Amino acid sequence: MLRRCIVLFVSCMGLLGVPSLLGQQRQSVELNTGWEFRQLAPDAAKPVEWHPAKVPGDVHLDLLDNKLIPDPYYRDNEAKLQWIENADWEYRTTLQVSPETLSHQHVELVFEGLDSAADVYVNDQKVMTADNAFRKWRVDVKPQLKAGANQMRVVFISPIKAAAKVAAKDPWQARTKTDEKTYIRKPAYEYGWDWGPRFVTSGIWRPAHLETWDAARIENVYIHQLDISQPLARVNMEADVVASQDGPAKLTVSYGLNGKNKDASQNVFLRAGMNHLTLPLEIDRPELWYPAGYGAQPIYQFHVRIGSGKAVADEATAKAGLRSIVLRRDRDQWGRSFEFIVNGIPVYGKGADVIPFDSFPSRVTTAQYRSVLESARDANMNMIRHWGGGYYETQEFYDICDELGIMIWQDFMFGNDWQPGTYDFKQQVEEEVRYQIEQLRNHPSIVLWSGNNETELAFHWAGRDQLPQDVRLRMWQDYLTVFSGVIARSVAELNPETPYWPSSPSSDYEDQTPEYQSGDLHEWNVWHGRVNFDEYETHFPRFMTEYGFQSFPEMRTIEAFTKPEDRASIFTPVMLVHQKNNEGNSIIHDYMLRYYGEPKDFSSFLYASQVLQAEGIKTGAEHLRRIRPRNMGGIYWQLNDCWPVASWSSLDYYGRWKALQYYAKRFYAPLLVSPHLEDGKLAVYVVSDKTSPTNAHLRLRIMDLQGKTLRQEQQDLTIPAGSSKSYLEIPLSEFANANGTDAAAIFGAADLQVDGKPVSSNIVYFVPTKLVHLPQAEIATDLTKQGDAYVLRLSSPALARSVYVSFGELDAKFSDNYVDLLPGEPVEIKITSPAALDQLKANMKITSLADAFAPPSLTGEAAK
Ligand code: BMA
Repeated sequence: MLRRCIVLFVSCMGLLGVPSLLGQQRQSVELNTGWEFRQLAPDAAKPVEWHPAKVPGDVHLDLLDNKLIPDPYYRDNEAKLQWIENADWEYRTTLQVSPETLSHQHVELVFEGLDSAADVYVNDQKVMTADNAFRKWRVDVKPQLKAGANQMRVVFISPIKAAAKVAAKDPWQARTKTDEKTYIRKPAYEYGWDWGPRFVTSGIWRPAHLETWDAARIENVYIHQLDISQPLARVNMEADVVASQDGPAKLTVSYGLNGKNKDASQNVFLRAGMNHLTLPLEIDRPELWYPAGYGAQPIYQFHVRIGSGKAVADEATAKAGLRSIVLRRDRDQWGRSFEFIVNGIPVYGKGADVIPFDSFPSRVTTAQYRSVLESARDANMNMIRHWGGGYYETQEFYDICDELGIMIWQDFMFGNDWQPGTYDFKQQVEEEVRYQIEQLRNHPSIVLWSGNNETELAFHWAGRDQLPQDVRLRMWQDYLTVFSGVIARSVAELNPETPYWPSSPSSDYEDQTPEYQSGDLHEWNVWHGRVNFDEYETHFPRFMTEYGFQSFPEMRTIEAFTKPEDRASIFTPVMLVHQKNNEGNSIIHDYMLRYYGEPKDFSSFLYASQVLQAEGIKTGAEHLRRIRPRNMGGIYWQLNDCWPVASWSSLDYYGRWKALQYYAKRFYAPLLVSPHLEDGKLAVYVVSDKTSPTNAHLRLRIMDLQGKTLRQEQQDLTIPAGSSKSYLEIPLSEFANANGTDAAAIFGAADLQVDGKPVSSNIVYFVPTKLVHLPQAEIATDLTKQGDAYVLRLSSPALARSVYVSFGELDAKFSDNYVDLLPGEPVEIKITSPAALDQLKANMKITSLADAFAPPSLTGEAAK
């Protein structure tokens, strides 16, 4: 049925009698129906059965949809599915082509993504070989097509075999020991990562379509931002136009905001082949795009046409937010700064690293993108780093970041592995990065291009330091040629207004010392080095792009991939399958004992692991913000998950907020009060990311765990824009273990108010957490319906830490959670949920830190 309509649509265009001055306008038809797939039988004599397939998609999802494999994420199924990567697969569909279609000068097959070693056949004639999942593949198939039914086949060679074949051709591979898998360009995380499973897949993972055009088609439109300022924006609308033959044409652009458009045009003379056309534009008093928290995110539309007279050969629309972006790297007393200046404003970058949203990218939905990115925005993040071991995301992803004002540190897709140095590889990379820059450069959210993830560091990993000098020389030369050569040049040519950084982390090859810091840092002594959280405070990076600690997702997420027996402990075989960091569960357990003790049961462990993670990252994030402007950015590892797993994420695979996401909302607040023990005193810092001074009221109370205030300090402040400063300092000797006060029985509560409203509050303890005499919690709750939402009022007669509200299987969104309850000071949480009040009440569960550990012994132990 649908195939017929594909025919119909193409042919009726002819009938409509569109004038063919320059022939007909470019047409494109999605090729996403009627596909089938099968394993390419090793023995052609025993062909395997065809099954329905989805495009875009991949072979794992097609096997799953046809119930030929079990759910890859469930329990330990991953191991049972490894055979798939070693098989060859073929896809086919029938193209009904009308004579009208064949009347066009060009009839092209376009694949936006083939993962990854594939041969394409039309009527059994090979028309194309693809070998890079990150490129768009276009081929004119008019010579192979005939009117009527045409067979199209795509054959995917096992990526394992394909990569080995390419690697074998590299005379240096044996000496550089470069991993075979890097020889074909493919999402690296498919081979497994320390948070992700191994599913090395194949498939038509991005849309495919058949395109017809005649005289000209628009390949790409670039809104080249030459000079952007409040009074005037000077941009070039640059269009790459492919023409079939020489001839005059007219380039027009209609551009503006919210439909208020202006037009501009230019007569041009097209040459057969690629034409780079430029139309300079000036926009008076432009509405500038700002990161979240600094202004609005207006997106201009640029509607471009190429044609002549009334005939339009092709048209395209580009969207762009007008903004100037500078990566300021000035020498200063701490080394060389690393700060993003957006529209002249130094912006403190705060957020998390983003990994792929699923092990099978083609099934990621818009709703998933929006949920995760809105969660980032709602947690006061203004920046994400799009990590280099996955894949370049869809336009949708970047559109949502543009809309929400989330800046992107965009890695090119090279993750950790050392990369080949062959000339073919360099050319492959050039094609890939040029294509990716061209299709992503108009997004205002992309504020930096970065060469790779940790490949510069990797030069010293895996025994490479022991390789012979000549081999190391060759390897470093190849590295520089690609990451400070090919890619740097491509960015400078195709998107000069957006900064480029060779690698994350890097200092752009500048020598560093503890006193002289330059570039970005990945700090992994905490977690991988198993050192205490306060290690973070010994680092003074100019910009932090990775640091992290793991936790388990909540019970509902664990139940999605386990049976009850798998939840006997965190060390059951299935729980260990869903922990990809070597000894990860032991590391969490080790820190748990170090900071809190042994949780009383499995679900308490899940909860406590999240609090532990959140408290750990809080230590790092607040330190980084307190040392502003020495540090101008903190990005923690990681925001999201690609499957249900124990990992460093703050949002689990289903987008559910872990404790860390709620903590992030607090430690990334534009105004942060951050009490800190240093040099024998309690110093209360206030950090502001605001762009104007703020009048505020600061209060510090030293209280006992039952709420008696032992000391109170307060003052009115004017907090300068973009600043961090300590405003209150009290020697510990004046109150901790002084006058018979037991430091383990008191805490400090700092809060900041603006116009009488609380904007930030924070707690500090004077002994290690484990030693605080945390009383058993008696938390009172009052859940009421207010309008379309609910309000939960929580209160406790004594200090209750990290109070977690949950409703079992019921979905609910919380304005806050994992909150500290000060004695006698109720907290209200706004809740939205499709469930009814009585359902929520019946399923409500309140957990606090004291509950997670066996009461008596804990108290006993603390006393010791
Ligand atoms: C860094 C990241 C990731 C990894 C993380 C945790 O290396 O770049 O590769 O998942 O640490 O180990």
